[in-house]
Amino acid sequence: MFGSSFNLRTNRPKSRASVVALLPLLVAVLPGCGGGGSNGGSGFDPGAGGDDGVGGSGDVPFDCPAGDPGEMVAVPAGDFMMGCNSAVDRECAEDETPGRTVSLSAFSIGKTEVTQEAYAACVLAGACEKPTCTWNCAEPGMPAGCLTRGQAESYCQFIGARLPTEAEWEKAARGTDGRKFPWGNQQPDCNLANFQGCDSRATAVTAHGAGASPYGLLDMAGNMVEIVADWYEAKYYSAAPDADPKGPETGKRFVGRGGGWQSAAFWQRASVRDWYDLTDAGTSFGFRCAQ
Ligand SMILES: [Ca+2]
Repeated sequence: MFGSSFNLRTNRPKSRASVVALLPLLVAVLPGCGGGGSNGGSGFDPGAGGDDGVGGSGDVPFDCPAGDPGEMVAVPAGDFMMGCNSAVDRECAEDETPGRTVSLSAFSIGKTEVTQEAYAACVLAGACEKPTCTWNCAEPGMPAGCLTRGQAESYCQFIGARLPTEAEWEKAARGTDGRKFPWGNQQPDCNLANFQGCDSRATAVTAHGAGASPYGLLDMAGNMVEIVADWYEAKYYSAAPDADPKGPETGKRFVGRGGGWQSAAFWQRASVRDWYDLTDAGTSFGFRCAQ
């Protein structure tokens, strides 16, 4: 659907598409959100990040009912291949290399993206800020968007959890066999994932069971780009520890994982890395928690 290809922040040599030019159109078609899906914070994974021009969270009405946080799935301790697997993937980007074996401690992670109802419980308890756009909560099970990383962290703390590390997210997305996508090496289609050219909006978090990861997680490709805990550093993999890596000590931009509903197939790969600013809060920018 969004075929234009140009860079806003051209610090990385990837082909990328942006929807900035189509922002007015997107605003018109997005249900319930005052902002539109502009480019991602990185300027190339469209729709995830900020630059939405939406008002502050104090400006928007919020009348969503509270729901439960949803299921957490256990991922056992052990090794997995992290980074691009050139044996099955011809689209490796420099920041996904070198691919290597990483060992993680056991953890649990949300089966789905955090829903609007789950986040609403935190807002209604006074522990979370309202999102930066108006949500349409008439349809249950929609993913929470228009949230900054800080807001996502607050929610995870509210349920006794935290944001996943980049390594945890990737293991949860692709399992231990080095596959390209959560479901295997087959290119995405609209049954497997909600990505560019499919629904043109976020879908309910249980809508794409066919694209589940080896651990049964949903939308690890597509729907919402997901906030993770690590700061972004393009060359981090060259120096990262092989056990429980947690990202650089400091940084200005953080990592987003998994493409969103506006992102092309390239961004749905399990190893792809993207970066965002702390103020980014786009309409296809969501998260899940881990513990
Ligand atoms: Ca996702």
